[in-house]
Amino acid sequence: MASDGDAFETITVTVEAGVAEITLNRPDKLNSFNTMMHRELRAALKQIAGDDTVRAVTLTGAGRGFCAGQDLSDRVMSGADDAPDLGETLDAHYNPLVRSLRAMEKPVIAAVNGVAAGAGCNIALACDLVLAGESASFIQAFCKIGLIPDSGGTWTLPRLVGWQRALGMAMLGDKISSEQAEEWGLIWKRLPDAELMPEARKLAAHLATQPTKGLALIKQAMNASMTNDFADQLDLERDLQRVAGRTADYREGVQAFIEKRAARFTGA
Ligand code: LHQ
Repeated sequence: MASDGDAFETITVTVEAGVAEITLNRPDKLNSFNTMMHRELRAALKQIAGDDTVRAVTLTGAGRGFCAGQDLSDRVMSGADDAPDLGETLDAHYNPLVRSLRAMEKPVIAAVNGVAAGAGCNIALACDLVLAGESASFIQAFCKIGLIPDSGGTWTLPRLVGWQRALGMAMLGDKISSEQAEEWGLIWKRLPDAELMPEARKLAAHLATQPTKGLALIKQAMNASMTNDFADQLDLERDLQRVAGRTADYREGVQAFIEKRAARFTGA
């Protein structure tokens, strides 16, 4: 995939040394989603998913925010009779987006550089590892406008932070600081703002040198564990370990261990 930050209007995408970095780029609107940003992000993720040379992905936001969810200026209703079908918006845009993040067969890091509100929060939480700058915050803003957490929020939140905190976040819509988010296990790690992108890049660069197929299988197993019972999960681990054991990277990992050298994983 070409490294070209100029091909899109509402996002930028760069590819370097096996890492794709996507930046949501509507900073004057706190990177909230309009239809074009959905289309462009979908196209970028599709390209990245199909490119075996890309072995890790980072998603971040331009300016002072990560993403404020849906662009509400697109959603102003003209009269009392307007009854929009928001389910259609979810079917067309948000659900395919979070599905593609969960299904991506490579690690996806969210580098949350500022406020992550509404769908913006849940899109970050749909990534595999969430890093946040200390000035970042997480808001389930939906309840303030009469909506429910979408983009997987009602599924992800109770699993990440437990029932009470999930309901508190969803029903009150309070701003959760990055400190609180780290303490609750909503995110992987909180970093000083100036270190967020350097650390996210370091982490992505590391992941891009790891056994990509194995990481994808880990992700698949973890995803399935959310709905499987223990017996089914053991069966799935057996099946996926069988696949992992047939990768070149497993062979290389064992060989490198025996030879007491660093492994050179190719992602195959
Ligand atoms: C925005 C937005 C925004 C447009 C800031 N839209 N301009 C799915 C299905 C279909 C429809 C509905 O939605 C969904 C999913 C959802 O995501 S629903 C939830 C939508 N998001 C929200 O309700 C969050 C709205 N934003 C806010 O509450 C605040 O902006 C937060 C708390 C995120 C940040 O507050 P501040 O740091 O005080 O910034 P600000 O409010 O001053 O915003 C800066 C600018 O960004 C401002 O524009 P302006 O021209 O006045 O400088 C805002 O209007 C604009 N902006 N969010 N979602």
